[in-house]
Amino acid sequence: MSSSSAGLVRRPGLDAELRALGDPELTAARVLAQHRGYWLVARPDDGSTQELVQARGRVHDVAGGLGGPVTGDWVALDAGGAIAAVLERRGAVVRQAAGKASGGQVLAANVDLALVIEPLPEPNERRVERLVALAAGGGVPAAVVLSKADLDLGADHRALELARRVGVLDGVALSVRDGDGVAVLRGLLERDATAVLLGPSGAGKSTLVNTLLGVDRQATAAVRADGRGRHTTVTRELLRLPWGAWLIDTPGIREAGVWEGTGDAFADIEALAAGCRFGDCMHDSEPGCAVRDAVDPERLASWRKLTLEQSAIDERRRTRGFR
Ligand SMILES: Nc1nc2c(ncn2[C@@H]2O[C@H](COP(=O)(O)OP(=O)(O)O)[C@@H](O)[C@H]2O)c(=O)[nH]1
Ligand SMILES: [Mg+2]
Ligand SMILES: [Zn+2]
Repeated sequence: MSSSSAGLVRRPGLDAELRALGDPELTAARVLAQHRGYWLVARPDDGSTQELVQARGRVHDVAGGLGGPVTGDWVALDAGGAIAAVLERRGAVVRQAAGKASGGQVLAANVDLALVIEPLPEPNERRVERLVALAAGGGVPAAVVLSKADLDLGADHRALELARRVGVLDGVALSVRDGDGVAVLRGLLERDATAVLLGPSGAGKSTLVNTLLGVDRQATAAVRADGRGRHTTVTRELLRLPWGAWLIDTPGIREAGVWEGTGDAFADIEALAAGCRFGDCMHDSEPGCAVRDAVDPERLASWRKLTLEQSAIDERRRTRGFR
C-alpha cells in the first residue's frame, strides 16, 4: 500500500512498555484496521510499510479482555510477526456491545479527541450527549461537529450552543460543499494526535475524511429517501492526514450503550448535586434538590437515563462476571 502511515511516531514510553513484557524480540506496531482474524498494522519510524498480521494464541488473552486488538491499539509483535500483546490503552471509546449477553466493545483505542458528529439541519442532541458521555467514560475529551452546514443558516451559532449545552469546549459547524468550517476542524486535529469520528451513518463522516485527506479514499453514500444513512463504511480505519494528524473513520453507530460510566460528561449536574439534600438524589421529586430547577429537563433526563443504564451494567458485571 501507499505511504499513508509514513510518520507514525512512537508514543512516549513505548520502549519501556515493550521491555516490561520481557521478550527482547518484541517490536511495536499500531493497528490501522481490524478484519476478521487479522489486523493491518504499521511500524513507527518506518516509512511506508503496512503489514497484515495475525494474533498469537487467543486474542482475548492477548488483549487482556474486551475482545481482541482494535483500531488504534499499540501492539507488540513477536519475532514471527504476530501480535503477542496489546499495550495499555490510553483513552478508549468503549460501548456496550450489541446483543444482550455481550460485554464491552472497544470502538477505538488511544484516542486523544472524539469528534461527535451530527448532520444539520436536525442534529440529535441526545445522541450527541450519549456519545460525548461514552468518550468521557474512556477518558477521551470530545468536540461537537455539526456537518452539512450548508443546510442551515445559523449553523455556527447552533454548533457553539449545542457544545455549551452538553458541556464540551469546541463546537464546529462545517460543510464540505462550500468548505465552511473545515479549516476550524483542521485546527483541532493536531500532528501526531489521534481523533475518532463518532456519529450516525449518513452524517458525512467519510465525506469529511476524504476532504481532510484531499483524496477520495473512503466510500460515501447518499442518504436514503427515508432519511436514514446507509452503512457504507464497514470497518474502523486509522488514517494519517497530510499534516501528520491521525483520524479514525467509523461505521455509523446505531447503538451506543455506556460501559465505563460517563466520566466528566455531566460535570455541570454533578457540581450542582453537591447542594442536594440526599447524597443519592436522582433530581426527580426528592425534597431539597439543587439540580432539578437549574438544569435543562432534557439534559437531566439524559443524565438519569445514562446513569441508570450504567448501574444496570455494573450490576450485570457483578453478577455475571463480565469485564
Ligand atoms: N449538503 C451536504 N451534504 C453532505 C455534506 N457532507 C456529506 N454530505 C452527504 O451526506 C451523505 C452521506 O455521507 P457519508 O460521508 O457517506 O456519511 P457517513 O455515513 O457518515 O460516512 C452523502 O450523500 C454526502 O454527499 C455536506 O457538507 N453538505
Ligand atoms: Mg462512512
Ligand atoms: Zn437533586
